[in-house]
Amino acid sequence: MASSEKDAALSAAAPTADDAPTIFDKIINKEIPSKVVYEDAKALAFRDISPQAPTHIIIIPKVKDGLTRLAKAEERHIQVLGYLMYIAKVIAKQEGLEDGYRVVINDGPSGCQSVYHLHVHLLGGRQMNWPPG
Ligand code: DGP
Repeated sequence: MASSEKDAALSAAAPTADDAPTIFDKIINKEIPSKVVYEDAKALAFRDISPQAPTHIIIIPKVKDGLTRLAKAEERHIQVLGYLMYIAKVIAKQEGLEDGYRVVINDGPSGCQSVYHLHVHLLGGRQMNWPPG
């Protein structure tokens, strides 16, 4: 095979930017430790390494499927997005956040997103402020 053909084949097989692994893949694969609070076949939730509230949990889909950020959502993602919201409620109850809590998705640079594997922040255990800043 000519080297240009080989390069083209390799580049076709290479993961796209949307498939690029993040630190969250290592957490899913248990390659790095995390404090898991919920896990099922579709979602994983663990305590944020840099908590912004007494309870700060990150909820992620186990299969990213191109969902690096909310802005990449397509119709096929509707079910998983709804599922993450439902799991946020389940975990809030599990964590005893009866008085309420905040659910946040940061999107992109202006949204202060740092890890490009869509995730929901569940924050609680203190009075939240508005506007959030
Ligand atoms: P965001 O800025 O919305 O992309 O949030 C990413 C969050 O992920 C941030 O609050 C810190 C958290 N985080 C990043 N790396 C790790 C890690 O290795 N372990 C845990 N537990 N949390 C992490």
